[in-house]
Amino acid sequence: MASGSWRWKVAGSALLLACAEASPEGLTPGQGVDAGGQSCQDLPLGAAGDRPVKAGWPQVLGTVHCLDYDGVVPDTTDDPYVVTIETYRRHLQAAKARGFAALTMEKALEIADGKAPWALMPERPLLLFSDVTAQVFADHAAPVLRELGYRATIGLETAILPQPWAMSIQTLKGLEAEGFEIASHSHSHVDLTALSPAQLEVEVDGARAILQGHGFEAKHYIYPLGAWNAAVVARVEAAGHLAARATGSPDIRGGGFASFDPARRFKLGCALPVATSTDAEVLAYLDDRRIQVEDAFVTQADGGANGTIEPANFGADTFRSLPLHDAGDSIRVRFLVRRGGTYHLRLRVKRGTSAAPSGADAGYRYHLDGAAMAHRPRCATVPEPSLDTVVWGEHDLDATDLDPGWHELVVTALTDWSVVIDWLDVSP
Ligand SMILES: [Ca+2]
Ligand SMILES: [Ca+2]
Repeated sequence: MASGSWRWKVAGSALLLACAEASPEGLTPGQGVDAGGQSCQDLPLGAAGDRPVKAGWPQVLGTVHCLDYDGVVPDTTDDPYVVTIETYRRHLQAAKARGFAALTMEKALEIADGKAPWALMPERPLLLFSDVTAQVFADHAAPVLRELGYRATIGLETAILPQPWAMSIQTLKGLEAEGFEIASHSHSHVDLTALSPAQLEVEVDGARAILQGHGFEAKHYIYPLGAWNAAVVARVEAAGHLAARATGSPDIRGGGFASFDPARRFKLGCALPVATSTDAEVLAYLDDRRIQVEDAFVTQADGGANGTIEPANFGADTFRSLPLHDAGDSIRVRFLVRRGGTYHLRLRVKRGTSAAPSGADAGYRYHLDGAAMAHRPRCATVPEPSLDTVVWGEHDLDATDLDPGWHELVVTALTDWSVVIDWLDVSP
């Protein structure tokens, strides 16, 4: 996984809210009033659903929800990455109740790339994965998916295939015929970023050749441990894969979303529910309609000596964001508007430090589809206690009419060490 070079850390989860603009008297921590006079609640780090979900939110498709399960078993085990059937069913029933339609990576990308009609893209697409080669998938996970009318992409480790406890080729062919996708999950599930070029070829090209020898196309790759770097991506692409998937963090609290931006095809994110994940965390993830910029960005310009643009983690993976360290650093985020109309764009950003709570506001420049957009700040939240007190808040862009189709927001840093973006919200 690309490791952050960011030096700021959030030491605690308690928050103190400070409204720098239009701030009335008598505010207590956790409450405020934003510039529009609306109640401005504290934004919990990493948690979703800070505002009620508007009925119209599926009108915009930004980052795509994705759930990956490492294992589903009948009873509890000591494996922290395995969940029980009951948990699995409960999570996916919650997704179904929210209107999510699950589809494989293959189907989703076919639609995203115009090889299948957009009308086939669900209002709320959910990419589902299982990184399990063992028969336990066919015995326990697949029946739950059939109950719900869901299909998943199965990541296979080819070194396991000869084992008596692995799914047989016949079983896998049957799943494929049902609409499950067979993808490569390496040969022996090692950290690809630690391998020599020759070893990497075994884990990438070699695994694909084995799957193809069994008659599977193996179009897509799933990084073991979610770990990748530039050399790994280059090898996975050179081996003929069309896309690859990572994870957001070691558990679902770190989020993890996929993106249909073609430039992110080998960096698809995904969330990972594990044994310790609570239902509340899974529901918060499912209800997060915002575009998590760290999972959607594409670098436009990255110069300077302060650091390269890559996601940063806060507080034990509960909260991920994207710092642009150098003046001139620039990223884009694409989103699809399905129905034309007037939309409001809002971003959660770093607004300054405790010493200068709105000092970073002037460091941001926004362009929407090439046109400069003014921004207005909203409430700020101050992580507290903290070694380096970053003040978070929001920027509202002017309401704008958007036609159906893809749109692109570009964020550029005008000053050093000022710009950090958490998420983008696009709402009617
Ligand atoms: Ca830079
Ligand atoms: Ca984020």
